[in-house]
Amino acid sequence: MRAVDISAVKRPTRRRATGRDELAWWREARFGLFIHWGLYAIPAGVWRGQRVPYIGEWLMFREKIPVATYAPLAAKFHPRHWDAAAIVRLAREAGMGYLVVTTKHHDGFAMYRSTVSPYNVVDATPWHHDPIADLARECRRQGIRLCFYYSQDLDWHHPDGAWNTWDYAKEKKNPDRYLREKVLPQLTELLTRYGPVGMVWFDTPLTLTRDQSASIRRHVKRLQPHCLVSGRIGHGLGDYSLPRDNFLPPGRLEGDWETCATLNHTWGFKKHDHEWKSAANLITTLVDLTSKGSNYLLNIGPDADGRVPAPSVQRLRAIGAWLRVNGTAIHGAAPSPFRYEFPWGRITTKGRTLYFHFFAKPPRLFRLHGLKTRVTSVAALAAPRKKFLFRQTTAVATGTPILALDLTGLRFSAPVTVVAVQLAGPPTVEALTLQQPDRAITLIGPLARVGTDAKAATLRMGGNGLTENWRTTSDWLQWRFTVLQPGTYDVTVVTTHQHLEPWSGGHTLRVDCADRTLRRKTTREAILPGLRSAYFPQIATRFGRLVFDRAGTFTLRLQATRLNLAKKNKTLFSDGGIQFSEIRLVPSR
Ligand code: FHN
Repeated sequence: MRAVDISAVKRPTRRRATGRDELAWWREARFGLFIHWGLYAIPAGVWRGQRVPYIGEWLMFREKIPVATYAPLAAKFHPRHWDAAAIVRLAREAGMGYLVVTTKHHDGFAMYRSTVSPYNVVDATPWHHDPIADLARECRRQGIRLCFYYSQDLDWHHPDGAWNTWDYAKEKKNPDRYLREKVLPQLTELLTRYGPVGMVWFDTPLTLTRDQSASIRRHVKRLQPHCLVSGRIGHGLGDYSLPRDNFLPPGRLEGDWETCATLNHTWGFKKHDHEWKSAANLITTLVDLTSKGSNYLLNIGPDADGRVPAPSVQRLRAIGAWLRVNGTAIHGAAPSPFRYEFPWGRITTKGRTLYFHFFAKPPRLFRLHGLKTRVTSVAALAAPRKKFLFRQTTAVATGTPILALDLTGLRFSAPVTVVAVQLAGPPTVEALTLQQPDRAITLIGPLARVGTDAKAATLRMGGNGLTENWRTTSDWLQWRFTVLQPGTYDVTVVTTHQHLEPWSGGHTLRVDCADRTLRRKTTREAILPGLRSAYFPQIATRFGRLVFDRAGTFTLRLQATRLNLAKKNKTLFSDGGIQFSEIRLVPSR
């Protein structure tokens, strides 16, 4: 079978109005700890002496291990180094506000004391101990919200659970019986025995009907009305949305989102996965996601002895050290008022304060285009007493507001230095994409107008900021944007794909702008550097040049003239069409 990433939510969550703001604590936290721990930590990615590719907790599925062979792993589970207090302390030290632990993953094994099924950590292991009870106690004691991961659809142990077809014939499966016999009663246990639960983090809604997802949601809310339900309950019925695993959106997202991500490449412990992301990468990612309106749920996978891998501990502590200085720009922060990213860093907001997060030492005279609100003072978060000079002017040709900061004496501290910009009122900015001082212009999908030459467009912008269902040559994307510096610009179209799935390329696209038409086939000319490319390679195709003969507002339209809709590009989660990310306009040399 082709490796697929099974993290997609087919439909983004619709926000519903409730009397009280159930998401307030979750928005305040912005950063949470994910814990994947289960029997899969014993083989740790190795089966019958062979390294098994893909994520560790999928080993049973990858190797099609019969239940009769996999279940006896439980007899070996006796984690001598399990220390719930230390793990919760680690989450606190990292500056996290909540913790989501796997109570039952796809292998069907309950990591808590369950009377519904003897296949659980207390009854089936020599340890006879409930680690979820430990975590519940420690979360209460240390002030971290306790949340439960629960695999509501895939279950490779229960005969009626989804996707174990090597032990149990698909035709004989009765999914309703699985829900009735296992999912709902186990949720009752989880939501009645451990005190208040912040959220049930459901996952991989691959076979559930809308009614089934709805009945699970109702069940949770009946037992704990304030408990949140993750977007992966399916059918848009969650309290917030999730993009795919490790996905970083091209621009600001609308609504409430959470990206869950790994520290190396696996969720459940794998002894051979040593590709740890650097602390700088993780801090930058936290900033990036906060600026785009997404929480960051970052995973650890304890080993079979209960130990958290040392590289995970080091990295979480490094993030915590950064947050102790800069946390006010993250915790409870709202996204950037600008919907696109900047090459120099990101912006987060709190009330009348904008936080400029610099990813490298900024020039002494730093400029930003498009902020309309009056600035009242500017200081670094790390040294708030020193105030920097600033000036606000207007570009004559376009009326664009320009903010200039004199950052003389700013001490840059890697990886991200934060400068707080106080405003006289709530931030307002130019709505159109604007050329910034680096002179590049990036047109992202979420800022495009979707149009069509036919009656109705089938193309739409997915909630995650990538295009969906681009299946006809009648549909197009169109932007209006402001150029400040006339000149010749190189045009690059960037498309993407989940790195384990096929890239849908070879489409002929046409760019119309400034009295020119450029036409090219999307080919893989380069992968753009940057955080986003790690799991979703940003594939660049050069489209030629445009000339802007004046400063002002222009329109650019992108349309396909020939689509290459190959069947092989369709996966469980991709319709096989173009996953458009952005167009970059960069001054020609
Ligand atoms: O299949 C699971 C995977 O094992 C892991 O739990 C991740 C975490 O988001 N969720 C599913 C894949 O997206």
